[in-house]
Amino acid sequence: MAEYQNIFNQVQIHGPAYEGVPLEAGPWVRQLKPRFVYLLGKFGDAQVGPVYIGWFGWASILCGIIAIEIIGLNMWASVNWDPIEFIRQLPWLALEPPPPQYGLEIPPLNEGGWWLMAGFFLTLSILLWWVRTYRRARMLGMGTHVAWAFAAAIWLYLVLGFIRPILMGSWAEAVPFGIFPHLDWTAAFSIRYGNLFYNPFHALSIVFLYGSTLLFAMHGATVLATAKFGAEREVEQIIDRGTAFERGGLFWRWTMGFNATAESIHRWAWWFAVLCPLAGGIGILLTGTVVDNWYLWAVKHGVAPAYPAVYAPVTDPTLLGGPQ
Ligand code: 07D
Ligand code: 07D
Repeated sequence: MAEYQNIFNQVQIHGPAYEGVPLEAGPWVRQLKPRFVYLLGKFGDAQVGPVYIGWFGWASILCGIIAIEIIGLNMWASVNWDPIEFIRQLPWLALEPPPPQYGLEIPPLNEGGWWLMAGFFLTLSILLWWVRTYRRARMLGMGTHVAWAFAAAIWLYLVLGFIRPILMGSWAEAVPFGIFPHLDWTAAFSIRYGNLFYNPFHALSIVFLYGSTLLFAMHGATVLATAKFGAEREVEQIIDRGTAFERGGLFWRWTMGFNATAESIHRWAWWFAVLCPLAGGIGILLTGTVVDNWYLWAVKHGVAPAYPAVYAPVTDPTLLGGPQ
């Protein structure tokens, strides 16, 4: 069976369905009788269920549904409740934040009020889901690494839609809901602040983003390549001779002279993933609050060359008094 492993197939082995450790006494039980689904076993574990939803789970799902409902109905209203147009134009539809004249006030529903409400429920839903990842890990006697990694993503999300708009004094600074509209916002943000490529925290965030994919590829590939020696039993194999992980370590030492260990590679992976939105959030927080134009900032600090003297000096366009 082990010899049958290659790059493409996944071996499906399972014992009897397992419910997990007993649950503490409380109003909730685990739902969904465990079942085995062959097709799901192609991607992950064939056993589906049980699932523990609990107070935080239900509250999160409820808030998530309210947020999606508000976003969806607003988008649908924007095409005059035409179901065909709603589906056809969905990627381009938006629920926009309030216009700048409202600052941080609560605007009328049709001028960003719905956006504020949807944002409130989406944020509540995400935070409640975070509590759930923390509490379920604790219940299992696990560390809370997943929860803290999720918190790093939530940090960037909160910077984009909540913390930075508050510092700038306007909800109009925040991201709209919508598939292409949020990309337009991203591009416009970069241009408005003088090209985000010159923001060093954007660069760092990219390093960690690319680094995460590289590390994930190296680690995933190494474990799969040594699976026939039992590589999934990772940690105790760091020191055992002849094991999958000793071979994996040898492979990297032979190819590049140095290797991570079965434990440290997961710390590398965790930090790279977490630092991507963490550094990104710092970069976004500084934009418009501390630095108004990253290109001019880079010229000032000798990172980017100034335009040659044949042109008039570059001024921050936002200081020219035109429409902002
Ligand atoms: C694969 C895990 C599963 C998650 C998925 C996303 C929704 C939205 C909403 C119909 C890797 C689920 C999507 C719930 C449905 C409506 C109205 C994660 C995986 C499959 N973006 N972004 C996407 C979000 C920001 C940017 C796709 C969310 C910033 C660029 C998807 C947020 C900026 C590109 C999406 C968020 C930014 C995308 C695929 C929140 C700067 C793309 C995401 C809450 C960081 C790509 C059309 C994915 C694309 C894309 C969702 C924030 C830039 C719709 C939920 C404001 C440049 N973003 N994004 O696979 O194809 O993530 O866009 O902050 O090119 Mg985005
Ligand atoms: C968005 C964290 C929030 C998500 C959460 C998830 C749900 C869904 C779903 C049940 C992703 C909530 C989930 C609600 C539930 C289901 C199914 C994480 C998020 C909490 N950039 N750029 C980045 C590159 C340019 C711009 C980061 C590359 C241009 C802006 C990343 C390039 C301009 C922002 C990155 C490039 C520009 C970014 C995002 C190349 C546009 C940000 C990291 C090669 C013209 C964000 C500091 C991340 C940031 C960001 C990559 C180019 C604008 C590393 C590779 C110059 C405005 N860019 N970018 O983890 O942090 O996102 O910047 O050109 O805000 Mg960029």
